[in-house]
Amino acid sequence: RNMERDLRTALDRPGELEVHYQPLIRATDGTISGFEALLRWHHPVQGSIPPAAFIPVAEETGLILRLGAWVLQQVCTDTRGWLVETVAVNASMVELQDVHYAARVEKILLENGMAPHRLELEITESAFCERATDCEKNITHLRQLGVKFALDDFGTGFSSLGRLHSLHAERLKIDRSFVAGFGTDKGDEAIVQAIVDLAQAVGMMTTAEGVETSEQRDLLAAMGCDQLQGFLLSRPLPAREIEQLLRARS
Ligand code: G
Ligand code: G
Ligand code: MN
Ligand code: NA
Repeated sequence: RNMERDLRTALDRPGELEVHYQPLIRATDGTISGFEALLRWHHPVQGSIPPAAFIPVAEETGLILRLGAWVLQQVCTDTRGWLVETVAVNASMVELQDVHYAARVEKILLENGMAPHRLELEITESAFCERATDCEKNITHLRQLGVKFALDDFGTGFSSLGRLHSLHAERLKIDRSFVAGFGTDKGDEAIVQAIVDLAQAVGMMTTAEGVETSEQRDLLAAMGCDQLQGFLLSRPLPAREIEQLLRARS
């Protein structure tokens, strides 16, 4: 496929690839606790291609392993001087099922002097883990290093309470579709409150995704949600702009 070929080219000449960072905000005081790294691809002919279009191709072709390593390397370089608690990086289930994944992550962190506890891996359970043992070995290895885990897009797809328990993730990221229903759908408010209560009961932190209005922000804070993320607070921005933002705040 053309996209596969173009993605290989982008990986060999990575000027086309860029990592953007979206601030993660403490609900209690509005301060920045971290960032989520989001990959961007500026195709020389087609322009910007969204991850939803190329990540699945990268997963099918195995290129996701190189792409993920490239993102993590870039994150280590970009965030070196950023005084924040965590940098969240999306990890594909394809990466987690690769026998060498944890060792590769460990090597990149070590080579770049990035403390493992600063890294939070966001996992989306888009499908059942086919190679559950390899997956569990990677997670155990990474946990031992101090890497944290977040369950992304929680409440949609395949995430289940059973999986939640076995992953021992530190954080639940509440899918933005529930936040979008605030004000029009009482059911969505009840679901988010239930997720926050559930997370608190099992000692997990919560992040609400897709916060676009001050009403949503205030309601989520009142519900006891720990962390907020969304266009109201900031769009994902290039590293250079994040540095300006951090300087302005300090
Ligand atoms: O940035 P945007 O909202 O377009 O991202 C869409 C999806 O792409 C998100 O669900 C996000 O998890 C995924 N994504 C973005 N960057 C990465 C990445 O570096 N690795 C993986 N595996 N997924 C990513
Ligand atoms: O699935 P994941 O949570 O990794 O997806 C993150 C994606 O959500 C990013 O691509 C980012 O651009 C997008 N995003 C972040 N904030 C908002 C928001 O407030 N509204 C919407 N619609 N999308 C958002
Ligand atoms: Mn995510
Ligand atoms: Na995701």
